[in-house]
Amino acid sequence: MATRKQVLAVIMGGGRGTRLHPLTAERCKPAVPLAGKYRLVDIPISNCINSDINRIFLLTQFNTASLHRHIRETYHFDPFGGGFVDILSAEQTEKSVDWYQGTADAVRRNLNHFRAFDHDLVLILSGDQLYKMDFRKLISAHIESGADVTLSAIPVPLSRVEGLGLMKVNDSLEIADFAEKPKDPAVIADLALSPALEKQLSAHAAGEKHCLASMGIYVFNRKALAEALDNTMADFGKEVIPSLRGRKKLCAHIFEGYWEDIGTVKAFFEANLALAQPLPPFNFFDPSSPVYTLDRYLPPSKINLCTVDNIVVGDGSIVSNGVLTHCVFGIRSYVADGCILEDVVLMGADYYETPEDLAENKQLCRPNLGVGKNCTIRGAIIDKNARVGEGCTLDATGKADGRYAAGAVIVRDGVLVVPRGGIVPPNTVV
Ligand code: ADQ
Ligand code: ADP
Repeated sequence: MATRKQVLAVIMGGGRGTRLHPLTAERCKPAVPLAGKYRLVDIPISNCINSDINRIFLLTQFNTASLHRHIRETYHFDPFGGGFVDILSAEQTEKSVDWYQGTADAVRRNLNHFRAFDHDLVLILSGDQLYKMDFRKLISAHIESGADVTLSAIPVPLSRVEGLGLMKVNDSLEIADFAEKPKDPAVIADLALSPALEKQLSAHAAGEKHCLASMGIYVFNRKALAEALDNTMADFGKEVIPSLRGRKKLCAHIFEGYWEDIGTVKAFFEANLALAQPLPPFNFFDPSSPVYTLDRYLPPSKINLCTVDNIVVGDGSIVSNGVLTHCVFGIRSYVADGCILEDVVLMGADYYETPEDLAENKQLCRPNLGVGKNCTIRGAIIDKNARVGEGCTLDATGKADGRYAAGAVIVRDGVLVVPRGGIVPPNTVV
């Protein structure tokens, strides 16, 4: 097994984040809050740390203060171990102020930073996926197979392969063919797993045929990466990986656990709400692989006289006299009396309002932070620091995508979103 000194991890922090808009309107994708108290970036970083990989680069398009603060305040490494999480943003490069043109371009433009560190392998990860993986297994498989590049691959039923890169492998998992997001059913059928490999899957019993999909997680030998990027190709999935067929040894490593790409508003909403189920598919409670985040020293939450069912509540929250079903509340959430909330991701707040703030709100007729009295909300994401006035009814059911309530509310992918810091006036009905 490779020692940790030999591996550098590179997390793709996100392009423009357009598919997550408006959640990414004021922050970069890695900083988007997840599951009440984490941020998206905590998932790949925690997977690295739990796999003894502690030299991590995070490539992002924006250099937001909040991402910097989060990384700086959260990830402290033992000074003798050489660990770090380093943010490399497109705007910081000396040669150009352009956006990264794609994932491969982002890595290419930072190869000079990586060179300064002793390494044999580069582990490339996506920044917007919810999964737990022990990368040591992936790296061991990479070394044992003698591959130049190993792709982490997940079996996906043929009916659900849309938007994924698919690969055809031989029985020793060498990649013979790769198609980025194919649409043609004949091409997809042709990429289906062989019956021999299909039988080895734990999902085999489910009946439907599977394809092996790329998880956007790659292990590259150092030299193979430099050679693969010695051109102007912008993307790994679209260009670099297909270009390596026949030139380099490409292998797949099969992962059969829970894995969710949460790059869209809908996927983000569903992945968060899934955590409120009695037995969520992603286990934040597993002591063997903790998910790390900023420790904020907030007080325990207070729930007063509520009817609750399947609720996750972040620290420092106060909720009173409500009927709450299937919701995820983030840190410092405040829900006033008499609210009915169902399928709601309420991200909470960055701060508490002081008595002076509350007096000022009253004077300005501005709702307080959080959700005001007697609101009914269904199918919504209420982003951080939002203010929903008293008596509002916000319901995503049957709503077409677009802006509502003079832009205070946005429906995207059928999910109603109140943007970060947004104000929804009292008695708004959407
Ligand atoms: P996508 O996720 O569609 O497919 P891509 O848009 O390249 O591919 O994004 C991969 C990761 O890189 C994401 O985390 C994204 O946010 C980030 N990213 C994108 N552009 C970036 C940029 N310019 N700078 C920094 N980060 C950027 C990929 C593969 C498929 C595979 C799926 C699995 O191409 O083959 O099936 O991932 O989700
Ligand atoms: P956390 O993740 O702990 O919520 P962040 O670091 O993301 O914290 O953000 C805290 C942010 O909240 C900081 O930018 C801070 O300046 C801001 N903040 C703190 N108090 C207030 C306030 N009274 N009004 C507006 N912003 C505030």
